[in-house]
Parts: sequence; C-alpha cells; structure tokens
Amino acid sequence: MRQTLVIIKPDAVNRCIAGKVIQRFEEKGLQIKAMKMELLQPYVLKEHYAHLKDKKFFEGLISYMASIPSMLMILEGKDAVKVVRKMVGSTQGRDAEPGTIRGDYSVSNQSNIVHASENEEAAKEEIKRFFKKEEIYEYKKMDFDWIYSRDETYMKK
Ligand code: IDP
Ligand code: MG
Repeated sequence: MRQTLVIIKPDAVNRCIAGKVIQRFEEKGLQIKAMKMELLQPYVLKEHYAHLKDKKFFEGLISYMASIPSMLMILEGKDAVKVVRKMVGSTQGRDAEPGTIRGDYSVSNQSNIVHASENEEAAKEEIKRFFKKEEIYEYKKMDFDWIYSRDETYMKK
C-alpha cells in the first residue's frame, strides 16, 4: 500500500465542493488515513511550492493558498500516488479531461480545486511536512477484501 497527500484547496472549500471531492476518493476505494482543516501559513506553502519559486505567479499562488483554510488528507491504496494524480487531472483546469476532478470543477490554472503529490518521493516528503504521526490513523477498512483481489492484497506495493 502507498500513501499520498491531497490538499483540497481554498477555492474548493469556498465553493462548497470539498465534500464532492472527498466522496470521489472514498468511492474509488481509497482509504482516508488522516484528514484536517488548516489555514496554511505562507512559510510552509513556500516550502511546499519551492519548485515554482522563480515563476511570476508564485506570490499570487501563495496568497491564494493562504487565503482561507484548506482541507488536508492522506489517502492510502495500491499505487495511490498514481491513482490520485490520474483522478485529479492536468494542472490547467481548462485543459483537464472531463471526468477528472479538475476537468469537472475548474476552469483556472491556479484555482484548480486540489493538490496531489506528484510522485512517491514527494508524497513521503509532503506527508511529513503537513501531518504529525499521531494524526495518522491505522484502522481496518471493512470493505477492503472487496476492493482488492486476494492476489493484490498479498503484493507489497
Ligand atoms: P500540479 O498542481 O498539477 O502538480 P504544479 O506545476 O506543481 O501543478 O503547480 C502547482 C500549483 O501552482 C498548481 O496546482 C496551480 O494551483 C498553480 N499554478 C501552476 N501553473 C500556474 C500558472 O501558470 N498560473 C497560476 N498558477 C499556476
Ligand atoms: Mg505539482
């Protein structure tokens, strides 16, 4: 099983579609291992978006992300990082495929509803950045045996 970080961004919270986004992940079969609402501070956002620090939209991105609280989640499942990125769709909402979260709910290149970790390494780093160990829960998901086959359950990934 793999874990990935999702941030339901301020635009989704303000547009009251956070529940719909969470529902998609639940219906897909991913397990919510942690979830909280938090007003993200500029210092942590600057670290999170450090790869974009030279872009001219950087300051605007930080102030949008720090404007009202976001909802943060850790999702777990087989290949969770890849699965969630696919569900989220491409960055620019106007280009994102219908059926993806951004494709269905966004027409913006900035206000694009969700953040999802890009790869395994980023997921590990981001989970550590945003969650304390004691905020992450271990519990048995009762439909687990119906979500994966027996073979998949025994495989490590
Ligand atoms: P990603 O969120 O799909 O991984 P990144 O390139 O890592 O895309 O960009 C992070 C975030 O920065 C995007 O989700 C979006 O909110 C914002 N962003 C990306 N490109 C632009 C842009 O051209 N203008 C304004 N904001 C942008
Ligand atoms: Mg990214």
